[in-house]
Amino acid sequence: MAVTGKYTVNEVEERTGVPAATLRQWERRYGFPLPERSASGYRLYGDDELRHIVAMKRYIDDGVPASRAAEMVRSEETGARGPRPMSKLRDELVAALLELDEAQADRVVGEAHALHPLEDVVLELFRSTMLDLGQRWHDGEINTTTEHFASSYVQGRLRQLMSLSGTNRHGPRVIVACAPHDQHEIGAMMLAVMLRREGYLVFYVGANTPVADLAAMARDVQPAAVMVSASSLDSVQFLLDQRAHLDGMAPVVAFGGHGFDEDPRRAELAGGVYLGKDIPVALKRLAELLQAVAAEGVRA
Ligand code: B12
Repeated sequence: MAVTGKYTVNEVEERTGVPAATLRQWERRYGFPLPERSASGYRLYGDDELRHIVAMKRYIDDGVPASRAAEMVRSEETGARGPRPMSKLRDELVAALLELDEAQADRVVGEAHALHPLEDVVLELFRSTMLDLGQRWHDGEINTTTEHFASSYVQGRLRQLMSLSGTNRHGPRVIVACAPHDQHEIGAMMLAVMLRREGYLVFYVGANTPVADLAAMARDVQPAAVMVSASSLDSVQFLLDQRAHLDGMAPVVAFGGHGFDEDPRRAELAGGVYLGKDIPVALKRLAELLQAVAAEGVRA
């Protein structure tokens, strides 16, 4: 069979910025990109492989773990026959929100819910849409009204999912809040949706929460965990400044969000734990921590 691959591994590295060693690692671990071999055994990549590598890199840069990114790229490939890929739906949702066209946004989200698992709609579609639109605002490309319109649309959708996920009155209690002066609410809302789906009894507080008030609420509610999102370094600093209130607030005090993702050691300084930026992984760690706390309680 004729070899159709055009690019050597070094050329691919130059075009995509993905080092040759990483390409070989992906090939070993995830079975792709799968280059052809030249007569002398060199890897030769085609245009399709190049496209997959660029897509994989984009997901990883967005914070998606590599194994999940590989699954997403693969499912987008088979997507030509099956559901439309999430990246396409994301582009359409972003376009609809930029046009302030709520009806079109509803159609796109409706299609996503019909064809993809809820977890993917929340953690891929909504997250990447917010990253895209938020970045445009930060870059001065769109004005504040468009950003607010889009944020409020996504928040509305997440709020709806929170209600639809129901309330397990007997589940472990968790308070979810954002750090003082922090208006970045989308990550905290996503966390709340996923916690409810796991059967936790979630008290969702939301943006800009003074730590002293959070402590007062924790005294009333007696939660198993308090989870605080901080998206900026300033928000982390506000938490550090009020660390005294955080101490002993709940058996587990967990931190997350961009401000902690940048340097997870800050969670310890604020008197809590960092559970990672991947929400499913964070929930697994939370369950383990709560189990350990319960075991301690039994032994005590
Ligand atoms: C959208 C956005 C906004 C929107 C927020 C809309 C809203 N209502 O939420 C608006 C336009 C209001 C905004 C304002 C500002 N923003 Co802004 N914003 C963003 C942007 C582009 C995306 C944030 C987002 O929604 N992400 C989507 C969510 C789902 O992802 P996530 O937050 O990363 O969370 C994930 C994980 O961290 C995890 N997670 C989150 N919280 C928690 C908590 C726990 C316990 C756990 C386990 C996990 C977890 O779950 C998510 C899923 O993976 C980021 C850039 C970026 N790359 O993050 C900047 C960013 C966060 N903003 C930034 C800044 C500086 C600001 C402003 C100060 C700008 C200004 N000059 O006014 C203001 C601050 C407003 C305030 N007081 O809070 C900086 C912060 C820099 C820093 N490190 O200090 C960033 C990083 C942009 C940048 N590169 O400079 N912003």
